[in-house]
Amino acid sequence: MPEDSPVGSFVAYMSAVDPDAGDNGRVDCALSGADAAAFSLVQKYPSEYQIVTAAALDREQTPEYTVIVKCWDGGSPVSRITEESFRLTVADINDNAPVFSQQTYRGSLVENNFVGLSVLQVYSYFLLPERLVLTTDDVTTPPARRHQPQLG
Ligand SMILES: [Ca+2]
Ligand SMILES: [Ca+2]
Repeated sequence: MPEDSPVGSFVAYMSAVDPDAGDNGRVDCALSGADAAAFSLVQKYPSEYQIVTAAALDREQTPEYTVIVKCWDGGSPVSRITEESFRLTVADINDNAPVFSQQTYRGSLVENNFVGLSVLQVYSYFLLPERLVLTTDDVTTPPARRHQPQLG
């Protein structure tokens, strides 16, 4: 689902049934695991649930979640438990602008340079989950700013 999905967005529908009679077949479910806090389980009917987001998503922070649903019956003295997990991939939204590696760049050159001389290199980058993408641009002397020597 896209990373700009608002809190409370629908993720999945699930149901859990237990064929036993009475309390032995009564089912309760909850989310478990490291990513449980990012989601909520909303009970719709006795054995039917919706999984919704409980936190803002940020693909650059967490590109993927593993959601574990744990269900248990009301059997006594031993409750039977089943766990099921699914993976949720967060889709990218263009929510970051390129960033320069420095606030200020300084270059120096002697006068009477030829047009197109490289003065300095400017780096900007953006972050992807597993790598840093670096782009460079050469700042060169433009024709209009070229120093013209005064003759005579
Ligand atoms: Ca049972
Ligand atoms: Ca993004």
